[in-house]
Amino acid sequence: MFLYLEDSSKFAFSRRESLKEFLSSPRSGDAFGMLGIPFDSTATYMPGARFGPSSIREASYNFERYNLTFNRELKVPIFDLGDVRVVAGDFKETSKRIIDTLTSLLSYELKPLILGGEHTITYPIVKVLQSKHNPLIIHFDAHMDMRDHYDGRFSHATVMRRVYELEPQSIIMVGVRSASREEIEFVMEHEIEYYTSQMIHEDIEEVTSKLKDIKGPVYVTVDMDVLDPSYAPMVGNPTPCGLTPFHMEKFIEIISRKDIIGVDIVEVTSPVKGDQTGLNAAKILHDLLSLKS
Ligand SMILES: [Mn+2]
Repeated sequence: MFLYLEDSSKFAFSRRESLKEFLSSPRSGDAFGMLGIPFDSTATYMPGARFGPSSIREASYNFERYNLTFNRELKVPIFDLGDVRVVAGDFKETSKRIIDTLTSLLSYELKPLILGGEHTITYPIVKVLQSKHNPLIIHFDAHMDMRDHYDGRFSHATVMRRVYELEPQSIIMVGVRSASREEIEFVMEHEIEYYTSQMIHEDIEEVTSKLKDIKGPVYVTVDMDVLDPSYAPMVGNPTPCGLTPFHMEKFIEIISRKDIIGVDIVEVTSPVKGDQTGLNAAKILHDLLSLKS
């Protein structure tokens, strides 16, 4: 049972049949369960991540079921299960609820697609998945989020340090262009691979060949500030000189061929309809789901 879900409008391509019926009939291939986690408490610059799930869902209605870029029809089963009821200001309690809900979702053999919410929520998600798999984590972000402390141990700026401590197979950072000296030293010392936005603009081959070589289970976390603020202005920490949606298309095309065990898209802060941040977030999911069809 999904204990902490609230009804809300669904992602455009969510199946309308009952989940119970779907689960009781024979099936093959991937099926996805979508959850919104509108946690929005540790933002230091632009708040509003609580609007992320509704922004992405609303924007999803702008896309066709047919994906012209990849010549694919979006057919993969996806069930939008609503939002986890988060507790503003209480990450500990929110984490418990995330873990509880995600555990239920996994027991139905649905792959999680998570709509944030601030980036901090990636920690409890990976914690659950780490106990079943040992994923490689692909981290799209303008920032490393590798600080040991930032207004406490758990925040949007420390989340990947906490994830690193869970000892996943490895972490690959893509699109980075901002870090503290402490973070870069930590990353160098622990040989965590990263590809800056500048490197990718100059030569995308280096990172694409790296991604092509990945084997085993993969978890993907997308902080929407990985895109340039011209494409994704409504994020917690907009950072200039970022990636373009064309870069993300190329990356998603490669990643879709991997054994994806879960995806989160976080840090969308837009409270308005038609904002390009929500649209670009929905496009990433639309591309991934079309390619998985
Ligand atoms: Mn970031």
